[in-house]
Amino acid sequence: MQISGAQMVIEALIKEGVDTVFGYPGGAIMNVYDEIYKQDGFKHILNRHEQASIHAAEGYAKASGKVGVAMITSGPGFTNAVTGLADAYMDSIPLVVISGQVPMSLIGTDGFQEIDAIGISRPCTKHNYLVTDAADLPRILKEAFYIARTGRPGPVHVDIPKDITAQIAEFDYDFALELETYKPHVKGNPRQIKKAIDAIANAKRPLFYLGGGIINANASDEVRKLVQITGIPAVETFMARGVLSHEDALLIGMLGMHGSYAANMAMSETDLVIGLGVRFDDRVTGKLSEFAKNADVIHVDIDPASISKLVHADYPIVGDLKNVAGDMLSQVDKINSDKYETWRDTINNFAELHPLTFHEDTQRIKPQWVVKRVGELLGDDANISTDVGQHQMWAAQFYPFSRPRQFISSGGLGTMGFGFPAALGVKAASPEKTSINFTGDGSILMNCQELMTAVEQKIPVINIILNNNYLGMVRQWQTLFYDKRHSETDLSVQPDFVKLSEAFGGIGYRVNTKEEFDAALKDAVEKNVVAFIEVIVHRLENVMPMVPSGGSLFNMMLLEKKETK
Ligand SMILES: Cc1ncc(C[n+]2csc(CCOP(=O)(O)OP(=O)(O)O)c2C)c(N)n1
Ligand SMILES: [Mg+2]
Repeated sequence: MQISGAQMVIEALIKEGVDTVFGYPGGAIMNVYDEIYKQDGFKHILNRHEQASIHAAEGYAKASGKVGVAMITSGPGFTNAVTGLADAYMDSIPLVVISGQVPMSLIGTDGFQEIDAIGISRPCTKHNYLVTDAADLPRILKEAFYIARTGRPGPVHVDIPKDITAQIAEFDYDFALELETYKPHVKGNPRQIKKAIDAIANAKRPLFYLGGGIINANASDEVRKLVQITGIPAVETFMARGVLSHEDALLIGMLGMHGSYAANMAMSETDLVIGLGVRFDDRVTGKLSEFAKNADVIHVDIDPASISKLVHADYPIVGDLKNVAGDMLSQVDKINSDKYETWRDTINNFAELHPLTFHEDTQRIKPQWVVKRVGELLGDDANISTDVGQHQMWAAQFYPFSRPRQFISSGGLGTMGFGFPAALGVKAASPEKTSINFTGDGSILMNCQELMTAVEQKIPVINIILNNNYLGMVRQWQTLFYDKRHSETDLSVQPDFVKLSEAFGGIGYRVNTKEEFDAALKDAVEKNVVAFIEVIVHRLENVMPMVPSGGSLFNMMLLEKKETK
């Protein structure tokens, strides 16, 4: 059929099964918004900032496992979205982001709201397109969705000049894609898998190092079985929280800069790292030359470029983890789980020596308590998003995650302002669960305009603001490494968070005691509207353990044995 470029966008989204689009209109994308007005194939959610639209699409994608979609205008609309694109790229989140561009005749003229969008998005997207003929749109959109969700997932940006959205051309979406140079390798090499299994069977102290790629590949069931049958202990990265249940006795905990003592020591003592869907990020490895020094490395990943990029892989396996873990499962009878009993005991001793814990305080609520308490009260019934800072690390350390896609946070880019809009997307994707965003007094102000989106769309996200009157994580580094010179991190001057929420039509609570917190959370869940729960927490609490930047994983600063404050 002959339709306009703008109509093609709508048709393609519907054919791709998209049910929710996050976005913000403007001049260059108006033809597409005119078609959005006329259709009822999907819901459009109007955020109040383009950055929030991308983060909402990320939250939606992470919670649902589907491709998230966002729509924005040219110039400032696009530049506002760049942080979100970079965030999605770092965390391998599948997105299709469609932006308007000035008409073809104005490109390169410094036209009104013109910016070289694909020039800017190139280093922070998996792939991008500038559409120069409406006849190309069906193919480009189909490729965009395919590239976003396959292989190592990531954001794909499609920039469409305004005249192209008005141009009439033939639309046909029922064709097979032919991508000569893009063929993700999904099946692991059987010889390599066999070698890896033999290495595991011969190892004395093997360790599963589980990463976010497992969640992207929907391979958590297979990985849970692998861990259970082999009896091999496992550590999770920040991005892999929920791959194993907190109840799994073989889960040692999170490793890395703020990982548990036992997890970091296990990684330092293992003789065989079994890395699944990981990328050896510096926040995980610490000083590379001393990372897992005595170990051979099995590295399974869908992205060949990430293998042996930072740590040499003795057993490289390129493939989709669902397949590879499945293939490994079919050979695990070679592995005798009893063999690792001494190793498990060693690790349990590490955990007993320095358990992941915190000291209570008689004066003020400790932020860690809040996270644990939400876990006790809501547990599996909640999806947990976070902003960035200390509260984020406490959420990752202390929430009892029980399933993949329960924890949604900005890992690679560490984007303050991510949490609230992401939690909106999570709630849109997963309305049956309570959507909690753990945030800080700094971060929440970076996208608090989303209160309006939440109120208008009736998306009841509960934002728990762990208010320490500081840019706490930066303050922590200043305390520890800059001789307590707290340069520009004191947030004593603050808005009234309760009134802020109320000004938009949400509800707000200020909480000083544990009893007040329980009552506020219960009330917010019952009222089922967007909420701010501001918890006044201990100001000078530090996230521990901590591997100082660039230090070795086994050299951790630890929680002081006795509270001195
Ligand atoms: C957009 C952005 N700007 C700056 C930073 C650097 N940064 C990391 S954590 C942090 C402090 C966050 O403060 P808050 O939200 O109050 O969380 P807290 O650490 O106090 O829990 C800052 C400024 C960042 N990660 N993102
Ligand atoms: Mg703070």
